[in-house]
Amino acid sequence: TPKFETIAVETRGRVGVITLDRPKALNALNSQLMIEVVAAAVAFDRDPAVGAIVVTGSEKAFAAGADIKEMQSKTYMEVYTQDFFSEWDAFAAVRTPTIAAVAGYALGGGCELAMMCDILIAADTAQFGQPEIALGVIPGIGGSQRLTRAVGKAKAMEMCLTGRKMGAEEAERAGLVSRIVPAADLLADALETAETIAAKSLPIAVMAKEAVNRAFESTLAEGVRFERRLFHSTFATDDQTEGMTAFTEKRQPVFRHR
Ligand code: CO8
Repeated sequence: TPKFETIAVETRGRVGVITLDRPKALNALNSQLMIEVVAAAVAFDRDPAVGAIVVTGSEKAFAAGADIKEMQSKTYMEVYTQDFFSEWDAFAAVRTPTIAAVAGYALGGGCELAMMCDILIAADTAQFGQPEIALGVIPGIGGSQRLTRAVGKAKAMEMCLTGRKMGAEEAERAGLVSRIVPAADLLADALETAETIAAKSLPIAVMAKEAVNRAFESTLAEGVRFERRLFHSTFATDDQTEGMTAFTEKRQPVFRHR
């Protein structure tokens, strides 16, 4: 097992948990943290014993953005030739369902990391924002795109242009987060949601995720056709047989993830 320095990684039953752990920098996303989060997420994704992944931070901060001190002296040629931040694409490409459990600041890259997850659960203390404009840059890990799809143009535009933060209540009303929970219950709640997902058939959950994500990338007609083909392919799995058999036998299904 690789040794991580900026994150803590553990497995609880069928749930993989990644905890961002750079407390002195409010979990700012420097290169090392990015490499570690991506490595941990990809390793969980490859592990058939993991059926859901929770990403969380601390009480004070999920993550306060990309690491400004690390970026400060970079040149255009460096960020362009390194395709700076593109490593995060591997996180967004994870097929296992992911849940962001967000307390405190989720700013800039922190908000973008949370939005790369499939489900976003917020503590009542959560604060979301894209404050890059105050630094003379713009969001660089998908914020202008994912925030706009999540909350619509008016709020996304205002947040990206003014840097205004959005509290948990507003984020829920706007559709950015699925639920708000008291800060003290955040991790337990996220774990419970993750366990619920991980108890289902993993290949079917992956198909459900793929189908929902397709809604962002296609026309309605194409998306519906894609969904129907995936639905058909669920009938190739043992878990479809088991799920429907269990229902008719009035018992709980025992999914074998195949
Ligand atoms: N990067 C580096 N260090 C940070 C960051 C950060 N994003 N955020 C906080 N820290 C550090 C602080 O510098 C401080 O360190 P030190 O004690 O050594 O001075 C420590 O964390 C604690 O922070 P504060 O003392 O500021 O704590 P407060 O409670 O007073 O304030 C805030 C908390 C409001 C969150 C404040 O820290 C803040 O505004 N942080 C910056 C938020 C921000 O602007 N984030 C966006 C960053 S840019 C980004 O994410 C995407 C850039 C895309 C560029 C694309 C290029 C290709």
